[in-house]
Parts: sequence; C-alpha cells; structure tokens
Amino acid sequence: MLNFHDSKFLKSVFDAKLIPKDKKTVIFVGRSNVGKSSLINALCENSKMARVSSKPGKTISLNYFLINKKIYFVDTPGYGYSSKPTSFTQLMESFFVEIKYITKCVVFVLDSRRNLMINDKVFYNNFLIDKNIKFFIVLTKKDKIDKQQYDAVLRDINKNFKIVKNEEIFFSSIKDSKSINKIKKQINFFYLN
Ligand SMILES: Nc1nc2c(ncn2[C@@H]2O[C@H](COP(=O)(O)OP(=O)(O)OP(=O)(O)O)[C@@H](O)[C@H]2O)c(=O)[nH]1
Ligand SMILES: [Mg+2]
Repeated sequence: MLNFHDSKFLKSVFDAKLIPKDKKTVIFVGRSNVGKSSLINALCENSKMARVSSKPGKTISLNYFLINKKIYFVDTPGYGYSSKPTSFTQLMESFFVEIKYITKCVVFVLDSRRNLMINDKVFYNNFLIDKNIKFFIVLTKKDKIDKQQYDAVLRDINKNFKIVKNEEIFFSSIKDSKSINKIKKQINFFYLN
C-alpha cells in the first residue's frame, strides 16, 4: 500500500488546459472551508504542504502535489465562495472538461456538520454523475459532531445522492489518524490497484 509520505508540492495551475496528464490523479473537491487542503496534509502527514485557513476561499488554483513520484493529488478551490477571480465555475468547469483525458478519482469532501447545499447537489449531479466519474465521499470534522448530527448527515446524503453506497462514505478528522488511514486504504484499493 502507498502511504503518501513521500509527497511534495509540484505546482499551481491557473489554466485548466495546462494540467499535467501523465500520471494517475486524485482530485479533492468540495465547498470552501470543508477541509480539503487539511485532508491532503493529513493523508501525507505533512501539515505544511497544502495551505490551510480558517477563512473560506484560501485555495484559488489547482494545486498539484506529487506523491511517491507516481501519482498526483490535486487540491482545488472550494465552491460556494464566489468573490475570488478564479472561482469554481470558471476554473473548475474547464478543469472538468480537461480531466476527460486523464485517469482520475474524485474525493468529494463535505463538512459533516452542514446540510447539503444546492452547490453540493449540482456538483454531484452535473460533474460526478453526468460525467460518470469514479468518486467516494469524505465527511470531515467528525471530531465536532455528535451521534445525532452523524445520523442526520447520513440521512441527508442517502436522500439526495441516490447511488452512493455506505462503503463509499468516510468520516474523517485530522485529529484522528485511524480515520485518515481508512481513507488512505480506500484510495489504494478503490483507485490505485
Ligand atoms: N476540528 C477540525 N477542523 C478541521 C478539520 N479539517 C479541517 N479543519 C479546519 O477547517 C478550516 C478549513 O480548512 P481548509 O483545509 O483550509 O479547507 P478547504 O476546504 O481547503 O478550504 P478552501 O481552500 O477555502 O476551499 C481550517 O480552520 C482547518 O483547521 C477536522 O477534521 N477537524
Ligand atoms: Mg483549500
């Protein structure tokens, strides 16, 4: 199993036409502030690799990380935060056209404390389902929820995302290495094998 420890920032891409196409690629997508960059850092055990902020809208480009010289992790700008020039709609729509040509898997990142928003449903239907993209879901910040919220978010997902199986939903906390290890395994067995 690849453990993702050998990881480094490669480059930021502002024009989707310029994305690297030579390696298998894992793309982290989700609303602003859900914890995409934090999740990448946790998976790579490198807290300084991807820039994290408590304010939404931190990541504004497609940020490529080279993992074990073999695969790319891509950190993306969050949607639902539109005051940045390179918003989700401009950069990410062209990105999702370009990724037709690469071997990829999307990690669909959601905040376990929040209800699904219209943007999440649009992304699910228009990008993941319509474009038939291989993906699984990570619900972040599980250290901040109780059992009731845990059940509520699962209900919300099952109601709105009809074809997601329970084994494709992971709860994570950057403070809980067990939850991060399960996601490492998922990327390895679901995608890299
Ligand atoms: N308690 C807790 N906080 C978390 C967790 N993951 C992320 N955070 C916090 O959530 C905030 C946002 O994290 P980021 O990783 O920057 O979020 P992002 O999705 O990359 O945000 P954008 O780049 O703006 O799209 C930061 O304050 C993180 O410390 C988690 O598992 N538990
Ligand atoms: Mg980010």
